[in-house]
Amino acid sequence: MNQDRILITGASGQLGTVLTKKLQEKYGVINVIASDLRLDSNFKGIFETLDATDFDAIQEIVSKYKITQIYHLAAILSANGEKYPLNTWDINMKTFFNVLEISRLNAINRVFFPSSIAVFGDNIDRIDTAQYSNLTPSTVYGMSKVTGENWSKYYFEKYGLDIRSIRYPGVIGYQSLPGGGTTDYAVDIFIKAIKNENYECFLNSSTTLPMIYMDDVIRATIELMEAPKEAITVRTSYNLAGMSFDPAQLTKAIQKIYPDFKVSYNPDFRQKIADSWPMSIDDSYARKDWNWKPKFDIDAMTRDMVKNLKIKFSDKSMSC
Ligand code: VAH
Repeated sequence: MNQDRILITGASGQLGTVLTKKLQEKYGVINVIASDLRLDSNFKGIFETLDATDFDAIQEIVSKYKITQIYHLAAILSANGEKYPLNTWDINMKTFFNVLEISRLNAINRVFFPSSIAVFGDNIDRIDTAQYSNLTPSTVYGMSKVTGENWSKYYFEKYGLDIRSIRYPGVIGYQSLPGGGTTDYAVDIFIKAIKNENYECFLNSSTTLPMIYMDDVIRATIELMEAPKEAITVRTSYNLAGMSFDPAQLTKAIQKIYPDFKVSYNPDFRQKIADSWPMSIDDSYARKDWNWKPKFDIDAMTRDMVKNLKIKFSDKSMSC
């Protein structure tokens, strides 16, 4: 059978909802199996309720649908992950090892594992952080991603499992509400602007972080997964850059559309996490190996976010 059949874990999440649609367009709705703990009410396609900590449950789905590719998106993100550290480690690692082993045992021909700029911590150049930098993350989420990167490389070298990964910057999109990330101010702020409300930012105004627009994230993910195997020289995870900005710069970009929009600043525990991350990323390996190039800058992203959020709010389907 030459038709790829794709399983996505965490398909109801911020990234999963968008990636699932894109993969359905590419491979056909009947060849994409979305899975998560809970079904997103707007979802259309094949959905399986799945707790990815359950090895047998994943195996059952892989056998039932003769899965050939797995996108493993299920994980607890940085900020939420700090509330119950040991639980975050258990969930993020158990689900990851389940996917690794099932992929090995079922000869899955390609696996995607999202890493994050959260793998970086102390003792790095925070400007243009290099692909091969010190990895001493300050969050359990970041530690789980570093561990995942090393196990990915191990399974590639020991078993030949073609698992590929990207260190996502902060992902910004209008399609669904974010879930517990430190960079999520950059989504919340747009929802307040659309509602003509002021926004209280949980990071200070000068906190520069690497960010990327959802359209670029999806394109990068698919471009990496479609790259010829021999082009992939990084088997931990690729640095990826979209743009870098701080809350004050994002506020200015929004004020070009909403001149009266106001933001106040009240940093919380997420400030310390953000201060441990890079301010900008060197993604030269992604550019060299599989021709990565971002398309969205802060103004193009802002225009697209506002345009689409206005549509979502006008049809009143978005519960915010
Ligand atoms: C988070 N949005 O904030 C995620 C991402 C780089 C940040 O990993 O946890």
